[in-house]
Amino acid sequence: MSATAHHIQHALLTEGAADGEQATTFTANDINTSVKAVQQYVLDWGTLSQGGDGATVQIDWDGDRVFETSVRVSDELAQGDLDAAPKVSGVSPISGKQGETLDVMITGTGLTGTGIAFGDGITVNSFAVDSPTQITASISISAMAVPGARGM
Ligand SMILES: [Ca+2]
Repeated sequence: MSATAHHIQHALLTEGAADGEQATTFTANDINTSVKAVQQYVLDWGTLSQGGDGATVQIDWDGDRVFETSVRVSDELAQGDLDAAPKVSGVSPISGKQGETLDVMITGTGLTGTGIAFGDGITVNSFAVDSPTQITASISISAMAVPGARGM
């Protein structure tokens, strides 16, 4: 499932359980972003029920429908999880052509480079974490890539 909101004071989502089984829950408490920000939660109940990081929380800070922050957590989300999450503030160059391989510079905060992705049709060949505020990556854009905005 997914849901969007600007501020969550307390949310408790529960996946119904069969008789005799314990229900799986996901809790979010006092999560603040900005008025323009959109939060999206995608919950993998199967992973959550086994104690894994089955909740993917994405935040589009400026409302342009490109998510700058993506963090995976287990059954409880706190503000600290988001504060510590990598946040992308810029990608340069901002566009490329189909069939092109190019180097892009990603800037932001808390960048750890555990993994980066640009979405369908774009392959990340390699990347280097220059600092917590900068990553350079070599990417190839498939000739079949559908033109449009890409989240990370
Ligand atoms: Ca955005």
